[in-house]
Formats: sequence, C-alpha cells, structure tokens
Amino acid sequence: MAGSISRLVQLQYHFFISCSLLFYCTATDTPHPYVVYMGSTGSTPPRTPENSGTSSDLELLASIIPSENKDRVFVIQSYSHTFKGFSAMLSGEEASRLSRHPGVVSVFPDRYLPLHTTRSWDFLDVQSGLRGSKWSRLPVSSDVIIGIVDTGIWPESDSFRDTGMSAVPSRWKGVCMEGPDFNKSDCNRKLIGARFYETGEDAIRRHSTAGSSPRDTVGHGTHTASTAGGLPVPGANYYGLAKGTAKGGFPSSRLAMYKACSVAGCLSSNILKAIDDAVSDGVDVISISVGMTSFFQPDFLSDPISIGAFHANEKGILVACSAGNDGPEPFTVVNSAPWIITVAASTIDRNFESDVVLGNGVIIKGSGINLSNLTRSKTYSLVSGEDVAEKFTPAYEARNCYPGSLDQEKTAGKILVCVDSEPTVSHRVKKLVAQSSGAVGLIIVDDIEKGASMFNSGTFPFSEVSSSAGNQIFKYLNSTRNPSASIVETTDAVKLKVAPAVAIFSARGPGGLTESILKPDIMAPGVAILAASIPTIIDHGNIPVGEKPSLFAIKSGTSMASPHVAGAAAFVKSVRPQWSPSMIKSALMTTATTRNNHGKTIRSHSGVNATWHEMGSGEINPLGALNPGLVYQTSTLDYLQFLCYHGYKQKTIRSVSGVNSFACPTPSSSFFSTGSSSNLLQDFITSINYPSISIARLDTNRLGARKVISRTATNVGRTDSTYRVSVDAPEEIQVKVVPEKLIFSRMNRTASFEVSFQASSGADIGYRFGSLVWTDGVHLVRMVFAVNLI
Ligand SMILES: *[C@@H]1O[C@H](CO)[C@@H](O)[C@H](O)[C@H]1NC(C)=O
Ligand SMILES: *[C@@H]1O[C@H](CO)[C@@H](O)[C@H](O)[C@H]1NC(C)=O
Ligand SMILES: *[C@@H]1O[C@H](CO)[C@@H](O)[C@H](O)[C@H]1NC(C)=O
Ligand SMILES: *[C@@H]1O[C@H](CO)[C@@H](O)[C@H](O)[C@H]1NC(C)=O
Ligand SMILES: *[C@@H]1O[C@H](CO)[C@@H](O)[C@H](O)[C@H]1NC(C)=O
Ligand SMILES: CC(=O)N[C@H]1CO[C@H](CO)[C@@H](O)[C@@H]1O
Repeated sequence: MAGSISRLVQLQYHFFISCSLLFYCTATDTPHPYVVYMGSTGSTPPRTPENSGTSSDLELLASIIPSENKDRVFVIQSYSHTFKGFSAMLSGEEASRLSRHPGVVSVFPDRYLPLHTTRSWDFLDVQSGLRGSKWSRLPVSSDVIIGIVDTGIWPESDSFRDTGMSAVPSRWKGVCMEGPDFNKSDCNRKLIGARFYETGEDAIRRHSTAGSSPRDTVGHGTHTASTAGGLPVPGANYYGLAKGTAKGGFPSSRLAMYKACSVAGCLSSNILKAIDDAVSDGVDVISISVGMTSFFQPDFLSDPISIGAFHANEKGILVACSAGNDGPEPFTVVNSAPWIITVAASTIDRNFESDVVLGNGVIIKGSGINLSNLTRSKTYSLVSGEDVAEKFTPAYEARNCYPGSLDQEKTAGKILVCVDSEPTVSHRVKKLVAQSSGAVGLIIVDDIEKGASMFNSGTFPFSEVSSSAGNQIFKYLNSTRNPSASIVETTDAVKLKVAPAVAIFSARGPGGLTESILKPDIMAPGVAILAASIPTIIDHGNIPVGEKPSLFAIKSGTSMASPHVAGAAAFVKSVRPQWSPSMIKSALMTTATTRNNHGKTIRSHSGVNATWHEMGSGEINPLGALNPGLVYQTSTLDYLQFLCYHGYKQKTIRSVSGVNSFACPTPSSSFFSTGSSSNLLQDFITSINYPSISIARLDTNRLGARKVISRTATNVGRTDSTYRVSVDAPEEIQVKVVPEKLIFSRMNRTASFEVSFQASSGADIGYRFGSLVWTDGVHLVRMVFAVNLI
C-alpha cells in the first residue's frame, strides 16, 4: 500500500512536470503554485499575522529555493487555525524535495477543482425533498450555522432575508468582508458571514479579478446556499413554470459563504483556506459541491477537500461533499474519504414534459423545457441529421449532428432529429449545431434511458425522447413523403411515476482510492432543483423575449444534492446539539430510505434496482435521522487507523494528528479481534467503526474462507432496550451476525457484534449487496454492505 501511495505521488509530479514542459514549452522546470500541507496545529497557538506565514515557513522555503530565486521566498496562503501549511511558488523539483522534509505531510500542485454541476442543466422544478408538516412548526431561527464553500452569494435574494430571526449566536467569530459590490450591510441574521479569497495567481500578478468580493457572479453558490439553508420563498418560479415555494433544507439555520471558487473552478489553496477559516469562525456543518474529477484523484492527504474535512471533523464539524457527476460508470465517486459524508444525486417526482406532435397527429412524450414560441397548430418539416448530411459526411456523424456535419440549406426552417449515441457531442453542442444550421427546433433521441431530461435549451424549441419514442419518429419519417412536426409547450412540472431514482450523472462506487469503505454514503435530490440564483444575464439565449432574468434557477448535479444533506445535518444538530459529526452521519445513513414512492426498491436511471454503490445507504430521511435508535460512532482515532491500513507511514500520521504518541495497530495483534477465532481461514478484517460495510475481496475458491468484521453500536434511544438483527443477504453469500441480540441498559450504552461473510464456492465474481437491520420494534437501524467476490 505504502508503495502505491508513493507511486501515486511520483506519478503526480511526473504528470505535473511533464505538463509544465509540454504546455509552457520551456526547457527549465517552471515554478508553479503548490500547496504544502504540514498536518495538525496540535497545541501550538494560532499564528499571526494572517497570510504572512511564520518565520519558520519562510526559513523552510529559503532552505529549498536557490538564493538566486529568493524573490520566490514568500507564502501566498497560510493555514494556521485548524491545520498547518501554506502555498508558494515552487519548481517541480523543489516541491519534490520539500515533500521529503520532516514535518511536511504532502506537497501538491495548486490545481483548480471543478464545480460539481453542469451549468447547462439549469432548469426547473420545485424541490421538495424535505417537505413535511413538522418542518413548518420549527422555530424561525436556530443557532446552527452552515458554512458553504462555493462561488459566493447574491445577498439580495429573498432566500437570504432574516425576517423574524434572533440575534447572531454570540460564539460566531466570522466576518462579512466588503468589496466594490458588497457591503457589510449585505450580511444579516440569516447570512451571518461572507469571505472571499483571491486566486493565488492574481496575488502574484498583483491584480485581482475574480475574487474582489463575496458576490456570486456564477450562480452556483447562491443556489447551493439557498438549497442548504435558504428561507422559504413563496411564488418562486422559473419564467412562470413550476410555481411553488423554494426553500432550503433547513430554513432556520444561519449561513456563511466562503467564496473560494470562480467560474474556472476552485483553487486548492483557497479551498483549504476557506475550510480553515470556516472552522475557526464557528460553523457547525460545511457543504462543498466541488471535487476532483474521477479521472485524476490524488490520495487522501494530497487532496485539499479531504485534508480540510479531516481537520474540520476533528473539531466536531460534519463536512458534506458532492460525489461527482461522472456517473454512471463504476469507480467514479470522488470526495470519498471516510470522514466525509459523500452525497449522490437523485431525481425528484417531477419532470418537465415537452411533447412532439407529428404531422399525422401522433403525440410523442418528450421531456425538456420549452420557452419557445412554436404552436401545436403549425408544424414544420421534420428531418433527421442523416437526411440533411453535408456531402461526404459519414452517416454516423450526421445522425449524431456533429459540428459541420449538416447541410445548412437543407436544414434551415426544419425541425431536426439527432441521435445521442456519441457522448462526446453534448446536448449543448447539438443545440448549437441545430441553431447555426437554421433549424427551428431540435429533437434528441436518447440512446440510454435517463429518467429525466437535464438539459435546458433556453428559448430554442427542444424535446428529448426515449429510444423507443425515437423509433416511432424514425418510422414516421420513413413512412411519409413530407414528414412534419411541432414541439409544443412545456406543460408545468409533470409528476414522474417513480421517484426517487438515481440520477444518470451521479458518480458511482466503489471508490477508486479504497474499496474498504462503501461510497457514496447517501443520496439526496439533485435533478431539476429550483433555488435562488443570480439575476444577471449569463446566457441571453435562455431568457424568453420580453422577460427579465429569473431570480430562481433550476439546476442539476450532485452539487445540488450535497447542500440538502448539509441542511439535514444542521436540522439534526439543532435538535441534538451534543451529537458528534459521526453520530449525525450514522443517523442519516441508517435511517435513509431504500424505497421509492411506490414502495419498491429505489431504481437506477435505467430502471433496474439501484445498488449501494449508486445510492449509498439510500435517500435521506431527515425526520427519521432524529431518532435513529442506534448510532455507529467513528472516532478520530478510527480515521487515523484507517490511514495506517491505507498505507501511510506512522510518522506521517503523527504529523496529521499532532499526536506524537500515536501508533499504528500492528497487523499481528488483530486490533479489533475479540480473540475468539482460531480458524486460519477466518480473516479478521481491521476496519473502522463505519455505518456501512465494504469487503474489498472475498475469496470464492478457498473453501470455507470467511471474512469477519466488527462493529460497535451506541444506544441513543430508550435506555433499556433489546435489538434483534435480521439479515438480507445475496444468495451466494452466507452472512452471520454474532450475537443476534444486543441488550442495552443504563450500564451498557454500547454493544459490539461481529459479522462474517462466506461465499459459496464457484459463485460468480463481482460485487454483491445486502444489509443487516437491527430493530427494537420501534427503530429500524439499517447497515448496508457490499462484498466483492473474487
Ligand atoms: C454600499 O454602501 C454605500 C454607502 O452606504 C452605498 O453608496 C453603496 O451603494 C452600497 N453598495 C452596495 C453594493 O450595496
Ligand atoms: C420565435 O421567436 C424568434 C425570436 O426569438 C423569431 O425569430 C421567430 O420568428 C419566432 N417564431 C415564430 C413561429 O413566431
Ligand atoms: C428507415 O429507413 C432507413 C433506410 O431506408 C432504414 O435504415 C431504417 O431502419 C428505417 N427506420 C425505421 C425505424 O424503420
Ligand atoms: C428489485 O426489487 C424488488 C423489491 O422492490 C424485488 O421484488 C425484485 O426482485 C428486485 N429485482 C431484481 C432484479 O433483483
Ligand atoms: C453488558 O453487556 C455485556 C455483553 O454485551 C454483558 O456481558 C454484561 O453483563 C452487560 N453488563 C450489564 C451491566 O448489563
Ligand atoms: C414554458 C413555456 O414558456 N412554454 C411556452 C411554449 O410555447 C407556447 C407557445 O408559444 C407558449 O404558450 C408556452 O408558454
């Protein structure tokens, strides 16, 4: 394991250095911004003044940077409240030398991390994942503070008004930073703090552009903040569609915005600074809808979100992160450290229907948003991309409406049908191709079932249809000499028959960094979420003629799902202020629902039953999480031991924790073993006390081979209670829980049990899924498991 990490680190430097050679075309090793992470602040007092770094940081830099380059001996960002470190300009070679320095945990390039939303999907619905009568009876203000690391905030939105809210909690130490377009008075009792961070490059070039105030110019941060803790805004809508109330996950919480991101993404050094500040300001929950792409995932201690979240968690703050939008392929989940609650995205029970009327009167159901001006009565000629192909264009390209594949003269004034078998040509590109060829409308035929459309075509007539509906359209095209059609208006939100379902784009497990933790953890609404946005004209094409920019936007992405979970966590925290982050996380996970509105197993986008690798423990159920019965507490020590199992050196983990006496459990003394097993075939798996189970390898060839894992449950329900287990195991695996009964009393608030897994010989390899449920007759405490048969 240790080897694989250093290989990864090497690979990273190799990658970066060769990139800098490729892209900057210099023979020398050009300096770039790097983040130097040095672990816990331990007991050392916070450093002052801010941002200048300590003299020891400068000494460290001076010892690495050659004297002829001493103008580079300065720190760009300095971290001091929650963890130690700084960012600075280094050559690849200097970075590599610095990473071997004692006291340095990791050195990594200061990259931009992308926002986890696809901005073209900003269209509409009334989100209502957290509706319910009890919510409306909650007090107007609570003292739970949600910190959002994002693109800033549009403070004038009605979602951030503080009507009726009590004074800001006295423990709050945050600030409201000012800028040319942002005043102190823009903060209030709802939006209690706002900070912004300049990009490192700006600081170096001595002129800042993006980060001159906490104001949101992208729309992402305003949307996520209002989703997490926005006030209910009655009558919210998107150009008249989806009228309803837009409200946050926990409307009585306070909000603090940390603007670490711009339209380009979020600089690693800024994310770390934002988390460092949020923790010291006094937030209770942090939501981050940003992350590495699944193609390039640095290890846990070289990933700014993972590092920041670790230290936030140490200080009692739960960090919710988006799982990423690179689904539906496996191994795409990011933000997968065990101290993060990793959030997948689901569809809600509404969709926007934009039907196609064929010349023969047949109506084909499609989805999409029509802010267009076509009518039912007037139809236009209907053509497929192939029918209007440019000369010498391969049919496949024309069918997919590749840029440059269509003959403008033949396309102009017609409704164009494009298939979607080529994923590199996005809906957005197809729309541009159709528009630039003079088409009056676009019908996209999906190759795979997506469940719901996630594309906003703005004012351009558009409909997205299933492949079976597509076949009907192609049959019609073949059957008549002058095929015609119209795309009619989007009726309001249409009730989807089955919800929630896993969104197609939602990133899937297992985790690429480790398969010993089941990821994602949980699922929340992330498709067509209506929330506050910025009323500026970002995209003229999306605004209907004669309308002002909307104050609300409909967006999709795991970005939209994470703030729902942050809001739910804030809700639980407000009722159970003593609970630790891991107790809240466990409560959310073990009470999550695995059933849809038809009482059936939640399905994936393609209609098959979803697995835990798709939806985590299930869809959040915030009310259920208030009374979970039992919780699985995961301590900081567990996380440190996880780093041992993952392959980090004890010395490194001591720096991370700031505890010099920390020792990794030695493999020989099976740390969690109760010593009951003498069977050599029985492997006791050293694992942390996580609220779900993932067995990375279970041998199907060694007869009788078993894996055993232990968990400890803490009773947070009635003092005297007895829980009994029931197991839902896949056919090929025998699952045994010992003991089958847990007795809790005043003396015994916790109880441990062991779960053993044994595969039938000859079973097919691959992942299997199941669950065990503890119940006292009142509570159902579900622990889900994934087992990889090899
Ligand atoms: C900030 O305050 C000043 C003076 O009170 C005012 O003139 C200015 O318009 C305000 N700016 C914003 C963006 O509200
Ligand atoms: C729809 O509006 C566009 C301008 O946005 C205009 O060019 C077009 O002619 C209109 N089409 C119809 C059918 O009214
Ligand atoms: C339409 O006709 C084309 C060629 O004439 C054929 O390849 C295609 O399969 C037909 N499509 C349908 C749905 O009948
Ligand atoms: C899907 O889940 C349902 C229960 O909701 C179950 O009856 C059905 O057998 C499952 N289908 C498959 C293919 O496992
Ligand atoms: C606590 O539980 C253990 C086993 O789980 C049992 O042996 C012990 O008697 C219990 N103690 C009390 C005070 O109930
Ligand atoms: C949602 C929306 O604006 N739909 C429009 C689609 O087109 C018809 C016809 O012009 C309009 O009446 C609808 O308002």
